[in-house]
Amino acid sequence: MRTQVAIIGGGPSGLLLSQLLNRAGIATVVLERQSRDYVLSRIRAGVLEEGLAGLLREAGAGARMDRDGIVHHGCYLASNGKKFRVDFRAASGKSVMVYGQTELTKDLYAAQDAIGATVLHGAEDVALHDLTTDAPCVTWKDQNGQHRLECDFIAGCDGFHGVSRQAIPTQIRQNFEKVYPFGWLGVLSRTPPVSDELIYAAHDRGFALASMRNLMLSRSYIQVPLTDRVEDWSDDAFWQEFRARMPEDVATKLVTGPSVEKSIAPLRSFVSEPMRWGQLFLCGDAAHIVPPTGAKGLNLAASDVHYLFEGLSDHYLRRDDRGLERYSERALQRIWKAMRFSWWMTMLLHRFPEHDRYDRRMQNAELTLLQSSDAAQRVMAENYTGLPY
Ligand code: RFL
Ligand code: PHB
Repeated sequence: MRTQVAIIGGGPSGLLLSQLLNRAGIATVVLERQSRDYVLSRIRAGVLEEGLAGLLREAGAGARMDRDGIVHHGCYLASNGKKFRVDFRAASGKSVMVYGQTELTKDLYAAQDAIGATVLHGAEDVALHDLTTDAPCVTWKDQNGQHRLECDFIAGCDGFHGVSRQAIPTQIRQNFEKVYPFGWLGVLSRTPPVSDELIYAAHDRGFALASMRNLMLSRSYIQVPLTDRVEDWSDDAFWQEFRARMPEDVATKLVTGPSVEKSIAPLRSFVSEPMRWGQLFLCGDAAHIVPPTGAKGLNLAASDVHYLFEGLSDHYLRRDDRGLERYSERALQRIWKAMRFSWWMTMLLHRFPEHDRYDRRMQNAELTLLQSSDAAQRVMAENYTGLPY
C-alpha cells in the first residue's frame, strides 16, 4: 500500500489533519489501534478556542458545532466561597466554544466517511521505519495479517502512550516533565449545568470545576489524591464533596444525578523536543501533555495540526519546504506559552500537600490581583481564549 501522508492515531489530531489534507488533494491513511466505538467513548476536553473552531469549519466538519456548541464570553473563578467573573470578551475581544471532544471526534469521523478517506481500525504493533530516508514506511498487523504502508511523511498523532515519539532516538529526544501530586475525578451526568458559565473553584478542601457539555449534560470535577481509585467514590460521595467546594449560592442550586461516566486523570506537564525527526512529525498529545486546568490539551493539538497542515500543503502544492523545516520550532513556541498558562492556573487553584501557610497566602494574593486588576484579567483572558497561531 502507498500514500502521501501516513497518520498514526485516529484521535482528534489525526482525524483533523487527515481531513484538511484530503480536502487539499493530499492522500492520507489513518492507522488507529482502537475501534471507532472505543475512541468515541472517551470523555475528555470540552472547551474549544476560536482557532480550533475555525479549523473544524475549514475542514468542513463545523456545522454541528455551530448549531449545538455554546459560546461562552467569560468564566467564574471562586476562592473559598466567593466568586468573581472574568469577562473574556471585554478583556480580550474573544470567546470560547463549549463543545465536547467526543462530539468533535464524531463529526470528524463523519466528515472522513463522507469524503471516502481511509481510516483503518484495530492496527496493532504499529512500527515506523526508515524515518531519515525519503522513503519511510509503516508496518502493522490486524486480524487479516501483516501490512506495510509506504509514504512520503508520517504524522505521529498517537497520543501520550503512542509509539511515534519513541521512534525518535533517545539521544536526540529531550523530555521536560512535571508531575503534580493529585488527579481530577470527573463525573458526566444528565443534569442541567449549575451555572451558565464554567466555575473554577479553589477551596481549602481542594479544587473543583463545574463544566458542561450542553444544557442537559454536566461535567464536574474535583481534585483527588493520586492514591484514590474511581471505585472509592460513590456518586453520592462525589456530589457531597463537589457541593462543599462550590460557593454557597451555587451549591444550593446544584442538581445531582447518577454518573454516566466517572474517571480519574492524573495531572502532568510534559514536552518532548524536537517534534520532527527526519520524515516524522509529532502532533498533539504524542509530543506534549498539559494539566487540564487551562483547557489547552485539545487546543494545542489543533495548533500543531494547523502548522503541520500548512507545511505539508506548501510542500505538495507549492514545492516550498520552509513550513516543514520550521514546524517543530513554530509549534513549540506556542506550546511553551500554553504550558506556562496551564501550569499557572494549576498552581493558582489547587491544594498542594507541600504548601505551607505562606504558599496559601500567595495563592490568595494572586486571586485577589486577578479579581481587582484589568491588566491581570486581560492576560488570563488572552491565554484562556487562545493565543494567535
Ligand atoms: P489522543 O486523543 O490521545 O488520540 C491518540 C489516538 O492514537 C491512538 N493510538 C494508536 N494508534 C495506533 N497505534 C498506536 N500504537 C497507538 N497508540 C495510540 C489512540 O487510541 C488514540 O485514538 O491524542 P490527540 O489526537 O493528540 O488529541 C489530544 C487530546 O485528546 C488531549 O489533548 C485532550 O483530550 C487532553 N485532555 C483534556 N484536554 C482538555 O483541554 N480538557 C480536558 O478536560 C481534558 N481531559 C484529557 C482529558 C486527556 C486525557 N488523557 C489523555 C488521559 C482527560 C484525559 C483522561
Ligand atoms: C471539561 O468540560 O471537561 C473541561 C472544561 C475546562 C477545563 C477542563 C475540562 O479546564
